Amino acid sequence: MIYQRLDDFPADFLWGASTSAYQVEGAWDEDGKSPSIVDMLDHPEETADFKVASDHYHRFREDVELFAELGLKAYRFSVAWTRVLPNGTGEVNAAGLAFYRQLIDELQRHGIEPVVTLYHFDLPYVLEQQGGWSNRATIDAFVEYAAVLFDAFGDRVKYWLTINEQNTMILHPGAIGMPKGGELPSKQVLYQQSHHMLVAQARVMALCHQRCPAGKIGPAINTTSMYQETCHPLDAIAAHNWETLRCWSFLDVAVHGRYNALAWRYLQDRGLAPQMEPGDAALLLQGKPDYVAINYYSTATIAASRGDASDISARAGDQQIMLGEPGVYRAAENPFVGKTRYGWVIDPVGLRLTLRKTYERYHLPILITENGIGAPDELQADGTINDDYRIEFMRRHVEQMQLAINDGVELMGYCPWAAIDVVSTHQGYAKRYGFIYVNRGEQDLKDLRRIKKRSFDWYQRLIATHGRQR
Ligand code: BGP
Repeated sequence: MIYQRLDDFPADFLWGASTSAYQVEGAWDEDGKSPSIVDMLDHPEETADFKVASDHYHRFREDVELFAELGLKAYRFSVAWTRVLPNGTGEVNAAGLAFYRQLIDELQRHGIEPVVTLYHFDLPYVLEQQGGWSNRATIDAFVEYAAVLFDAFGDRVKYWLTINEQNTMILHPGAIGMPKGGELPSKQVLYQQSHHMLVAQARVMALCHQRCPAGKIGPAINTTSMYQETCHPLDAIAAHNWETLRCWSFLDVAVHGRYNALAWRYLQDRGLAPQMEPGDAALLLQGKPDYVAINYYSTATIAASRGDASDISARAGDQQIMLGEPGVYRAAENPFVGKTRYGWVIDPVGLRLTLRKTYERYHLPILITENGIGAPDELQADGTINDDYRIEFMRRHVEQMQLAINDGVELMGYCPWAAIDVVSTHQGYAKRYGFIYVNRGEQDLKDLRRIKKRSFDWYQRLIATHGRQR
């Protein structure tokens, strides 16, 4: 603490909450929707799939009522590409657009600002069958899809997000689920896909500015700060290596329109550099985000690589659990932080640090589009859900946000994960995040009733007092 007093949250601060289409909507094949890649994953039998999810597609009015009661100023959700363009490109499905129009109407009727993610992991399967992001044609398809949304909702939606967690899709592809047959693409293929996503993102940001003059758009990356395990200079290099490759390299292209030098050398030296077509460099420069969105859950601790296979951790990795890479970094433990039961580091101070670094690097306003704690919340016999651990987690993170604001960070809002319980990316329904409990099990859909958790009351009070009563 270096201040005499703490500044208030800005008057127009977006107290919000997030979800994504495939994790909350259900109705996976209704009203003309086609399957996306997540609908076609090889799903472990014991965990929930995404077919019904939280049934938000059928219950969104009731859900928005609850969001309004919670006091949300913003709701971040994603549009399912497969509802709007079931063939990936071409014919627009009116019923798909109608769903999002009704959702936006309902939000705005309650004074809730929609924050719309264009693409959150759920590529149309029909495009995947044509090579997915490996195929350059997917760039045009994404631009076409974005244009449909900008034209339909550009007059009403101010905040847009391009691609959710491109870095998770490229660096931790297994975290989004395993394809049937269990084969993940090679690193070379993934980095080529990543390049196509970056070009698509730049074009879509430019298009947003053309078609939605009042619109603001930005990338949403899973960011984290990397600590070095000791003060050994090589630990510092390793931490910098991995922070650059995992986080900054993606945001640098999104914001500056050019590849990060260290990341490019890494790719070249390993034969992973993507093929760039003439004109790509100019296209990347066209994309100018208005703000940067970050999903923050954890920090990681990093040590110097030993240069051999022993760098690679034996434990299973996901988007928050680092695995190590020979010659680059080795994952280490941090004795000063806690962990969730899923092994994700709990580090509120790391959020302040991450916000500082992100702002220093880009000088753009920052929106936190995810932050939260996954836990197997339990419905008690008296009908309550006592998720005090979630309150404690968020209270400490909100405190650090306020400190970051005092540090000079331009923080636009806080949209924790999740507004309501959703299906986890790869750990089913028992891993819950919402302020609102959904009464279902992994397979047993029960009555899908909505029940306010204790954290609902806490967040409601926090919003009502503009962050003062934590
Ligand atoms: C982020 C994803 C979200 C969400 C969250 C929690 O990486 O953007 O879609 O699911 O992580 O992760 P999980 O569901 O794996 O616990």
